[in-house]
Amino acid sequence: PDDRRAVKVSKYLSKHLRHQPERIGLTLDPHGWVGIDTLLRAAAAHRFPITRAELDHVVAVNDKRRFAIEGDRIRASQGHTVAVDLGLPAAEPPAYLYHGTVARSLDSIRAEGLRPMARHHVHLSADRETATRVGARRGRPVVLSVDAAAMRRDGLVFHISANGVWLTDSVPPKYLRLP
Ligand code: HQG
Repeated sequence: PDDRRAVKVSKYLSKHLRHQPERIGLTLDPHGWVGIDTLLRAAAAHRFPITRAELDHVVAVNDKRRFAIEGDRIRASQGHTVAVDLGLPAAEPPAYLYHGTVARSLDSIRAEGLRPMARHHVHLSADRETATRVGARRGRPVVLSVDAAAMRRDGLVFHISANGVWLTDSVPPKYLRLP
């Protein structure tokens, strides 16, 4: 299948598995899962038919592995704005993690640290390249370093999503190194 179609399906899945399941009459379970048959039926009923083969293709080739299939269920691996408990265990981060943002957010980040905004967690990357791509979604990227080792020493908790995104509740300013 062509790439543009896969991107379109991925965006459709993100929208309904992370943000607005009710838009197509879906209810996620408390951990964010929904039956694959239920999802495909709901999409078809809302004029966005997806075949099972297409779904499997998108899950397999998705650049960020955004979706996970387990048995006959699917969920987004991170990035939700609806209330779900992904049940991710706490994990030991590398000493430094990175966050990509843009210059216009820096004054506020300097004052209040990183906040999850509309999502459940602050999203951090293990490498600068990924953080640069995340920041570039909003303009010229600025990459901040996060002293994850110091946060751990102070008892703050990290999780890692199924697709390798580091998550934490917030990052107070003292753990940030801004350019
Ligand atoms: C900024 C994509 C002002 C923060 C990406 C960011 C990622 C503040 C924006 C994932 C702030 C929130 C998440 C503060 C944070 N004052 N601005 N105190 N604290 N911000 O989209 O990290 O494609 O919720 O810097 O690849 O950009 O969806 O977070 O600019 O992994 O799978 O507020 O989304 O993944 O934006 O991106 P977001 P994010 P997907």
